[in-house]
Amino acid sequence: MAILDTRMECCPRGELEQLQLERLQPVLNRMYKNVAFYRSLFDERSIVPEDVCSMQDFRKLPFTTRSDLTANYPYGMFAVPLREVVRIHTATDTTDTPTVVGYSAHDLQTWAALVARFLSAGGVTRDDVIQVSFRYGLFSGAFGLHHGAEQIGASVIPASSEHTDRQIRIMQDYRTSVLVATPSFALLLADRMEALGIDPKLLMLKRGLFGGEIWSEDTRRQIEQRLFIQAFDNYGVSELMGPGIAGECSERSGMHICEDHILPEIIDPATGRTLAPGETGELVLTTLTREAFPLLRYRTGDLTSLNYAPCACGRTLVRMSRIERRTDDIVIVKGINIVPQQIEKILTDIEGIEPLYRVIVGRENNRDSVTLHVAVSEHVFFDEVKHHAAFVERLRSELSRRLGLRIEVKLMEKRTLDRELETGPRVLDTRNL
Ligand code: DLL
Repeated sequence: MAILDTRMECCPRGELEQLQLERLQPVLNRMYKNVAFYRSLFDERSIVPEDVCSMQDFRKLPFTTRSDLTANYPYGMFAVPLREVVRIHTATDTTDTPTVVGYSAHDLQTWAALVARFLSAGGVTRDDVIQVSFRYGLFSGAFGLHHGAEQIGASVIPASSEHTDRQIRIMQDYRTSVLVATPSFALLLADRMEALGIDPKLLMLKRGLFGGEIWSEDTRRQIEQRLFIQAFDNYGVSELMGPGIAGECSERSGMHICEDHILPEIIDPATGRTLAPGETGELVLTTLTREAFPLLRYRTGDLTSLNYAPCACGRTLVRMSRIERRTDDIVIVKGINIVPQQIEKILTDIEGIEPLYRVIVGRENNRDSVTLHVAVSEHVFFDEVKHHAAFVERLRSELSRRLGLRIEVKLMEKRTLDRELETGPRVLDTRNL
């Protein structure tokens, strides 16, 4: 039986907005009292949490950014003592200083309930066998989905990052009915099944809940046609908790945001001005119930719009549209967020390299690849073939080691790369997602 928390998910908007304001006060107080970073933000503006009595007051509060989190690495943003933190995850980005996110016991319960919500909205029930094909580890994705699925009572298979053949074998033998993964991994599985001559119609697979990276309606169609399933989109951000922020219902026309726990806003990324419903801008999120890691007006860097119209499913929770791009040049490859500044940092550590580079992301046979065009000094570029190859290899292994992702390297003359950068962006994503 699907779980629908009608009290919250179908709450009349007036009541919901009242609840949000009521929840805001204690969270602002907790930030002010327990997080030095927030206390000084408030003090600099001579604001105390009690001054925030309406949404208009709230919108005057400052934003929190990813760099604020890294500046307070590792525990500076925690609002409870470490002894009350029962889980620690980090964001998937490739920076040397990751964002460290703590969860209290209560935060974990909320997280599981919110994941259960969107799984349920996507039709998952206790009769399902659900294969979680996200990597278990510091990354929050797999754990969030795992506990949410358990809360529904589904049979959970923590397939993690097993290679495609093992994943397919698990699907066949354990009669998986729901796949949870990135959309690109679903396409890889479809390719592999085709290569192995496995007919997906003979599997028990009925639906897939996909998220963690940008994908399109076209990709949805491909996945559905090739795996014979219904595919649902869900959205999450590690800093906010991971998956569980929003997910599609049976209508599949936008992802319902769990507004009773997370307050969404859309702003103009250039000016910070709040935009009207329906306008596309940067999604900004505030946690309303997080104990260990509350965030105030966190800039996600994701471009979307909000639709407050009632949904045919009966939920009143606002729907966010599919994310089509980001405001920054972070690219997500195989669920890993690549921050170009980090590539730059690695390059500056290596002798013989100009601080000039270009990142090209491509997709061939549904496999994503990252190639780095790097400008090298003349003596490296015109060096003997064997030295040239050794240099490429050294660079490739250093980048792969520090980014946790395979990166191809192409050495270039400075003026050629200069020309490329004059006409094209630093990060070129050719995947047509
Ligand atoms: O990707 C959390 C997650 C795990 C969500 C599993 C869904 C399923 P991060 O690694 O911090 O967290 O990456 C967050 O991924 O800011 C978006 O740019 C992108 N993203 C996440 N979900 C979607 C989606 C997890 N459904 C970043 N569509 C976000 C488009 C998405 N982009």
